[in-house]
Amino acid sequence: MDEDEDDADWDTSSGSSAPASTGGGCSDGSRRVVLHFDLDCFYAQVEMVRNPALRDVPLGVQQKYIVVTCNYVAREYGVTKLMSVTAAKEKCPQLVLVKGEDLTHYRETSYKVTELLMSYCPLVERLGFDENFMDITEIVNGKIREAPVTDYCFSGHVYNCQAAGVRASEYPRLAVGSQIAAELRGALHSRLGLTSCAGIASSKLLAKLVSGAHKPNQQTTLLPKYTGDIIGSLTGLRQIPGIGYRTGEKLKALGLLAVRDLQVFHLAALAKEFGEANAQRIQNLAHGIDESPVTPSGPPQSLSDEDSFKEISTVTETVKKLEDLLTSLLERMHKDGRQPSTFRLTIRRFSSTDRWFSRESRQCPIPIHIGQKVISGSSEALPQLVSIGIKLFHKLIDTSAPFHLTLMNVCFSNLLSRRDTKGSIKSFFTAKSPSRQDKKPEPQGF
Ligand code: TTP
Ligand code: MG
Repeated sequence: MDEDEDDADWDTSSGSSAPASTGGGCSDGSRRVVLHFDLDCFYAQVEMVRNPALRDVPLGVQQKYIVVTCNYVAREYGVTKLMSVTAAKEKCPQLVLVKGEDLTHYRETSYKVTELLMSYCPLVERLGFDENFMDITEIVNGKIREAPVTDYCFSGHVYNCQAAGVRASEYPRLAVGSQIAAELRGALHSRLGLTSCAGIASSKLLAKLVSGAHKPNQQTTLLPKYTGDIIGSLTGLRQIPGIGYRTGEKLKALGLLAVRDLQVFHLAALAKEFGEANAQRIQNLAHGIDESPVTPSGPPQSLSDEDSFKEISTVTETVKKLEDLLTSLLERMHKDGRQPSTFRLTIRRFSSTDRWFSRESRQCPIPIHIGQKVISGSSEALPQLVSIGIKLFHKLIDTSAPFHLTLMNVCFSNLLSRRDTKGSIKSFFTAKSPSRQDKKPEPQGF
């Protein structure tokens, strides 16, 4: 997976730090209407769309020795995400495996999904490859203002309730939100052939939490009065979206493991570790309160590609790997149309003790004439960038001594748009022609 895509926590820090009311001034108790979409068994679905013969067989997507995801047929046999290939084959000997190391099709489909959602409402924030938040408050308010109806009903499930038994007229905005979510899931299916789950709630936190309540291919609305129930159903702090690995570790060091622990922990003590605003934000999350806005993702600010491997220990192998990675990255950069002005090389040295955190990087500016060759698609760009990459490599590694690399990542950043060209940044999410639609960049910061 690309370096920019490995942190699945979104930034909840830009919202108000003051405790938010879940009531907040609207008759149905939801100030905002936020949707969260999560595609079902994403990589496996992309493979099934590409090859419909895979649809009804147990299918796993393999990266190295791991099944990163599998379709729901395979899940019935007990195959799970991130299972080793050996264990998966034990569970399901007839499991069909496809290689999933090349992310091109997943990335392209991912952006088609975001683009389709954005064609309905521009307030769409990507989270990873297969999740999107959408703030439809204004659309819902507009619908209710323009055509007030009395016979509201929910589409899909309502958390903790029998949907048919809920008085939807008490929650008109969430009910309309659920109708819109159903419409959009229908569009994703009819236009892209993809099934998804959706959550409908008053914040990103709650929409994400509730969207997985019924899987696959279903949707669930959370009524404000059940916020405590859904938060109470979490079995650990790391299950709270927005509390990532590092925050989780710090909380653990403070002796906090359960959601309840965090809810009742003294705020001043929490502030000593996280700072006041952050402490309040984290404690709010534990109470189901999240004011962070849906922030439109826009195009990514960097494009990168990477590969991990057992061992690279010679300069010749290093050059070959650089060439491979840069070839595919240059192709994407060319399609993107923006001119890269910084090149970063990241490597990971083998370490028996520090397996995950030993990445090291060096970066340098890309000379303008080379950047121009990248956007023009000139074949001269590759050798010139390989040469820059090797210089960075020598800054990282003393090749007079033995070395052992297990990962390499190449990244272009400071991408300059050329508004007067066909590949303008402006056309990213607005291009109508199918030939542009599948030329999408990757997300930023995921
Ligand atoms: P998920 O949304 O976690 O999983 P999923 O969409 O496959 O399945 P679900 O129906 O439960 O939502 O992840 C999205 C994709 O990201 C997944 O298809 C494969 C990829 N992925 C990784 O590459 N590494 C990982 O560790 C995980 C969890 C997923
Ligand atoms: Mg998914």
